[in-house]
Amino acid sequence: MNLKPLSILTLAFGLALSTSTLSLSDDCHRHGGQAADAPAGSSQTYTTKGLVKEVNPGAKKITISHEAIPDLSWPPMTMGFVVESQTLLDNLKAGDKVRFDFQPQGDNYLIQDIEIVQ
Ligand SMILES: [Cu+2]
Repeated sequence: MNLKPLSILTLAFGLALSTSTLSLSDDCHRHGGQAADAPAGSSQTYTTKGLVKEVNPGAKKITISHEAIPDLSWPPMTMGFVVESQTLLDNLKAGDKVRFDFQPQGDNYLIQDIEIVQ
């Protein structure tokens, strides 16, 4: 290797830059920004499938490792959702495969319906 100091610096900077860009793009909370870009009053419902990771009925929350959702430009990822009604979580546990409908709502993603699939 015969790199001049400047080239090495440039290379290191470029690497740092691409690494930070990558870590931003797979941060679930970036979803919030995308929802805010949606037209005001839009209340589209999305349907997807995933694997339940954690259920928290008291907080009306569930963590799901979901499939890619092309309509939202979301890659597959694990993230938290809230549920409209605690009873939706009654028969769910970590490890269940589910199909669910949700709507972006404020800073949250609200599940309206969820069912276990095989
Ligand atoms: Cu996600």
